[in-house]
This record gives sequence, C-alpha cells and structure tokens, in this order.
Amino acid sequence: MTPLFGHTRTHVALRHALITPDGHVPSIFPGWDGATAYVLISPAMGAELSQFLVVYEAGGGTAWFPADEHEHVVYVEKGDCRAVWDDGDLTLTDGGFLFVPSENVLALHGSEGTRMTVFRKLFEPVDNLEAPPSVHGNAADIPGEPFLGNEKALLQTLLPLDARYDLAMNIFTYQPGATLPFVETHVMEHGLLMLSGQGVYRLDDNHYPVTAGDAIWMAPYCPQWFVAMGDEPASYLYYKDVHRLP
Ligand code: UGY
Ligand code: MN
Repeated sequence: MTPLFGHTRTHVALRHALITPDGHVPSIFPGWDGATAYVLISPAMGAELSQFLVVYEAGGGTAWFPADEHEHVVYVEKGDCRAVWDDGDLTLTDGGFLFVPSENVLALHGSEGTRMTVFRKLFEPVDNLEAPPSVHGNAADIPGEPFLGNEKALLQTLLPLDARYDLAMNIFTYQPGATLPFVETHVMEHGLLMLSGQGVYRLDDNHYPVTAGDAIWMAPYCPQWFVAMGDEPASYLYYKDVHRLP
C-alpha cells in the first residue's frame, strides 16, 4: 500500500506516545561510530526513561554510554553484539539481553545489520540495599508463564525479581485474539517495542493499530490495554520501573 503523503500513525500525546518507523530520525552521539541511534522515548517527551533503537551500519560499529548515574538494559533483536563494561565482556546474539549497573562505561560493538534496543534509566539507590550486579541471558531460555492463568498470553520475565533492581524487562506474547485481561492503570511507566505480529493498543482513550517495529511510551497512570489480531502471535518487549516507593 502506498503511504499517504503527510500522514503517519505516529502520535505523541502528553501521557503516551506511539512512534512508528516511518518517522525515525537518527541522532549522533560522542564516541559512537558505525552505529545509528534512534531515541524513540526520552525525558524530552516527559518520560523518566530513554529507549534507544540501535542499528549497526556496513562494517559494524560501536555504541557507547559513559559511566554516570544511569543503568542500561540491552536486548538484541537480531545480529550479534560484544558488550564490554568496567568488569564484564560478553557476546549477545538474537534474543540476548544484558543489564549493566550505573557508574559503568558500556561499549556495544555490533556487526553489520545488528538491531538492538537499549533502555536507559537513572538508578534509584536504597539505603541498606546493595547495588544490583550485572545479569545476562537469552529470552529463548526463559519460560513464558500464563498471565493471570491465560495460556494464550505468556509473560517472560527477563530480569531477576529482586528488590535491588529498580526496573523490569519482560516479553509478552499473545495468540491472535488474546488480550490484556483488563485495562491496566498503574503507577509504573512503560517503554515498549513491538517485536512481531500486530494488534490494537489502547492508550488513554485512544485505540491504535500497532505492528512490529512500533514503539510505545506509557506514562504512569496511562490506562492501557492490548488485543492481538491477525494470523500470527503478537509479541512485545517492555520496560517497567519497579521496587521503589513513589
Ligand atoms: O507489566 C505490566 O504492567 C503489563 N501487563 N503491561 C502491559 O503489557 N501494558
Ligand atoms: Mn502495564
């Protein structure tokens, strides 16, 4: 279908945003070379987190984050990436994920065509609770649990359920026709990337058709609901802030 001139599905509102790939514009950052960054969600729109799509160019390259108060979680959609931080060095492939605590330089060396999402968040320390260690794994090794008993909506929890971590990164996979069981309204914020399939996302009082490659920001208390549609399962990766008093 030929897209209509001057039209986009992207919609940026005060308390939510849908960012579709047709509008992506790259950013250039110091220390980055051969890696293109698209900042899909950031404090500039009112969010507390940032969500980067990183795509590696011909010959590969390096994405780089300085040691500061931000922690990072990486998810490799496809390709491979060697992640190097102050006290760690490992290679991630399709479905690989990594959490790196704050105060670490993080370099992500990817080969051509690698596509990854990076969530960046200010770490919120708690007295008498030690800092969270790095953690990594692959989504293929994490079982999906039926969400509130529904076998057609499976939730994979990638990071440990441990109060030292102030963020979660999960993957939700729905069979066609399956839904979030109710319209959620909660204090936690979400950053989201549609990984596959399609459906309709309710954000505040709006309903948006969404498909693989779309990113969504949901501010705290943004009413949210999803139904998967079409012939194949719909799957999304999402961030959530957790384990801290408001
Ligand atoms: O974890 C969650 O809050 C999740 N159920 N939200 C969502 O998928 N929009
Ligand atoms: Mn939610």
